[in-house]
Amino acid sequence: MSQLTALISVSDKTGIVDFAQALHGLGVKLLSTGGTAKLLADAGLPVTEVAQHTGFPEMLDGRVKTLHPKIHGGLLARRDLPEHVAALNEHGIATIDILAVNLYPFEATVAKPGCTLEDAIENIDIGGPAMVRSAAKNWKDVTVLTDAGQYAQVLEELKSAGRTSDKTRFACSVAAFNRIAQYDAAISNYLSAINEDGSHSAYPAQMNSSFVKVQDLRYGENSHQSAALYRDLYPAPGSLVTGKQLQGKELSYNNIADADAAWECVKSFEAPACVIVKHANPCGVAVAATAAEAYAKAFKTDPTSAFGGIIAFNRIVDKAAAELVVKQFVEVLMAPGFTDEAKAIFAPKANVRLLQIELPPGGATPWLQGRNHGDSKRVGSGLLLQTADNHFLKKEDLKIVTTLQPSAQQLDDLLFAWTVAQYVKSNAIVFCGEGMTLGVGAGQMSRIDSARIASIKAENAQLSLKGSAVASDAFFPFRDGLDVLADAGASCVIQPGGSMRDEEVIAAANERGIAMVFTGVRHFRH
Ligand code: 93A
Repeated sequence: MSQLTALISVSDKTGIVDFAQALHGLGVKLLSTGGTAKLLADAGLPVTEVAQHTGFPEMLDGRVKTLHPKIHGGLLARRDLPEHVAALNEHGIATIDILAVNLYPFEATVAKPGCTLEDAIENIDIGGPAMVRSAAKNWKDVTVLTDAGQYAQVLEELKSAGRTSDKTRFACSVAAFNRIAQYDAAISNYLSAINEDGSHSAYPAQMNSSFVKVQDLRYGENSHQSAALYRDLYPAPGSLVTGKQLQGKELSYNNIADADAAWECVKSFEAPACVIVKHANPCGVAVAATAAEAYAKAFKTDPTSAFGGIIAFNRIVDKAAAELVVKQFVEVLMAPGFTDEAKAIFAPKANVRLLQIELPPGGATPWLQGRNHGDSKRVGSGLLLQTADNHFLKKEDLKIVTTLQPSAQQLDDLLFAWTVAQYVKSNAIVFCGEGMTLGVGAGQMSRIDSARIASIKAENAQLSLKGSAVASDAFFPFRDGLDVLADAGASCVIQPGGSMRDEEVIAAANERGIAMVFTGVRHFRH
């Protein structure tokens, strides 16, 4: 069999000398681009530079190195077609049988903080992907390697059979096209989120954001599911993935999902707030003068469910707050900071995961309004995308629909309840009073059941619902849900309105002495 030729051109040079050495040992002729050729020559390997092979120098700072008919002809010619072979002979082009390429590190370059548009552009590889495509198209004759993990298998086959198998060459071709698709997607996503002067928004409006793998997770929602965490290339300031873990076990899939729910909720309050989450739903939320007081109130809502909870604060956790929190079994505790005394209190609890996350700049209201990452959800082989639920309700937006007018205090309680309801899975009913949740009904298929559950929860925690303010994330389809709230002791209700039976529900509120306001927007959350 005639001598095989391998062209090696790699940016990431890991393992390449050993690979080239092994090829040389098998009698394969080595061709290579500038930097790679130098490395191989320094290792004592006989290597021909591409420039020497083509008779054309690398030019334009390396932008044109391998873009030459002697390279692409050698990769693309079909060995089974006499016309192709004759054309090669006529132009003095030698075949290339093995191509090992890895591309300019575009993804790693743009992931670096402070990467300029110019850096990014210079790291767009043109010649590498062109060769990879040529070789991958001609997979019947050419073996294309785009990952160091493929070297061993190919060497094994060359050693034992003198050539690679059809199966391996085809698999390498598929892997090569996948790599190119991924590379091009990274370029297109990066450029889509950037302006011509290189500036990019902290909140790219595009849905096609690109993701960087943060870590593999031990498992997914259940132990038989595998899972990983990715983050946006440009995470929004103040989002969970920008946090730093100070101590504790590795975060699990469920920890991260619950921590995100807790963190998103606690960020929407201006006053010192505490949110306790279990199974993606808040089971206690409160605002108070201090972090410690906010926690004490939030815990009271549902001490049973708070066990093993995920707890978030929008203020630094100090000694007073830490001393209270440490008494309960807590999975994850997150805050914009922890005092040294608070850290010392948790240090002996090696399993408690402490996360320090910066709050978004500008406070709760601008943050919520500025939030425009999308939500996504897989539906079988489809993908649902939507913009974030970032509606911020102001007092002026409320429409009072009952004869009874809510007091200023009631309006504050209603807005607090409404904010919490946004983070409770539908159907959501949230009883509140004096800056704390009193009963949360979440995730029921009927609104009346959520209302009943919320009042049962308050009863279990021995909290009085007399005079309470209640939020419903969507309208009441019938008056029965409102009657449950009135029976439980509610004095005022906030809900979107918009039901066919609004008149019936308003009449019920008037009859039961309840002040009711309509928001005109709803907050379904599934
Ligand atoms: O600038 S390029 O787009 N133009 C080319 O013609 C070309 N040929 C290979 N980049 C090109 N390459 C890339 O150079 C390869 O994909 C590889 O990443 C890198 C290897 O260069 P060196 O061997 O000089 O380190």
